[in-house]
Amino acid sequence: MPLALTSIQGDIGFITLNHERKKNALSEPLVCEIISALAAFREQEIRVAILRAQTGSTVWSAGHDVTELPDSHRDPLEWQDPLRLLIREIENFPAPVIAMIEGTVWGGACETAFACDLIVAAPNATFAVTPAKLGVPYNVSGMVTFLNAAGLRIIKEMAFTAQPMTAEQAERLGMINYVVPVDELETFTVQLARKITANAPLSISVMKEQLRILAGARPMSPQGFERIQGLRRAVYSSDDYQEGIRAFKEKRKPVYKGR
Ligand code: YZS
Repeated sequence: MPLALTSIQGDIGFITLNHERKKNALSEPLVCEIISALAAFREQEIRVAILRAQTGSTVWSAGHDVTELPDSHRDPLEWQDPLRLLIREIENFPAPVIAMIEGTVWGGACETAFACDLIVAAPNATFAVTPAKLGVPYNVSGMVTFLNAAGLRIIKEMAFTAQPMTAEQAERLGMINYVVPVDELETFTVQLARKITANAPLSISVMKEQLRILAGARPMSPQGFERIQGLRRAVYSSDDYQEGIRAFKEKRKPVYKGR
């Protein structure tokens, strides 16, 4: 059974996350299927892609597949990590990608939603930034995705508490575009997509690329980057990181010691 289903309505393409049993955790196979779907959409000159879960989902995606994270001493979010590949594919897709969200969104899936160009959510959607729950040192470009999604203080609160934020609050803070009743979610999202497909695709594509480059243009010295990488290494080599992953697998609360 495919982990991601695709369909096309005119020049709008849908990718539906289809691994309900694992709460659409972004495993390597699922990410590969999403990336293949986006590649096919490129070939077919799809003008808007909509990334969604199955109707009625209570979890849009549980985030990175935690069972695929390395145990220790290896960067859990290195350049070729499936989540990193997925984020770059969405950002580099030459047409808008709309995240259509029903249900809860966790960790790397939250970054995935924020990497999409527009977000339309049902009232039951929530967004959680979870590295601190698992003891993960999030990577630098991932932090940029979060920084671009909300004000600094809001992102700090989300990252430090790891608590889910409601769709209503996310909309109020300008982090998502719309909250619409669940039974209108698809119709509304398609109408929004049609407003985009009515316009000039080359103009939209170049604006998306300009905004990607501008939004990612954060000055950082080589020394600053090396310092962050060193700090991150200390975290993914720590006992706490191992404890976070182990606790998830053992389905218990982690006990963190700060070392
Ligand atoms: O026991 P089985 O084999 O049926 O598997 C269970 C879960 O273990 C599995 N599953 C996952 N497997 C790998 N990675 C995941 N992220 C993941 N989430 C869930 O799916 C099966 C069904 O899950 P249940 O827990 O039984 O479902 P339910 O009781 O409905 O609860 C759904 C939620 C989503 C609330 C629950 O599964 C959950 O809390 N999942 C983890 C959410 C989370 O913290 N995600 C962040 C993952 N980390 C990242 O994305 C980044 C690396 S970071 O940590 O930096 O933010």
